[in-house]
Amino acid sequence: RTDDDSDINVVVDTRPRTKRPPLYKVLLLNDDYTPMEFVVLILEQFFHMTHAEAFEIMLTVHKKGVAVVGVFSHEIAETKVAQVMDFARKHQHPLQCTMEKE
Ligand code: TYC
Repeated sequence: RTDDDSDINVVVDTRPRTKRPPLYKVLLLNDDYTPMEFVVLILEQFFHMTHAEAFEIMLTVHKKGVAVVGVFSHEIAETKVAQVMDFARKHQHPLQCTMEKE
């Protein structure tokens, strides 16, 4: 080589890279107006919980203000949030559902 020694001290990283997509928590927020039974219905319909599971999570949100109702890929999480928000709006309840990166 005459005019290029830029590769003299280069160490190439050969570790196998396992790229996992980020996951997103879907959160349900408490409010004073949405009926408890409506929240239970949402958790059964859109998050495939049993009635007992749904009731338990609903009560957690009611008491603590917020709870994680599931963890999904970005696309699935977006769909869940949209389904919940559309269903709540359709029934004129102020229920809020959001997502955040895990
Ligand atoms: N706090 C509501 C009530 O007393 C019930 C409720 C639970 C609302 C969970 C929203 O995400 C929620 N009727």
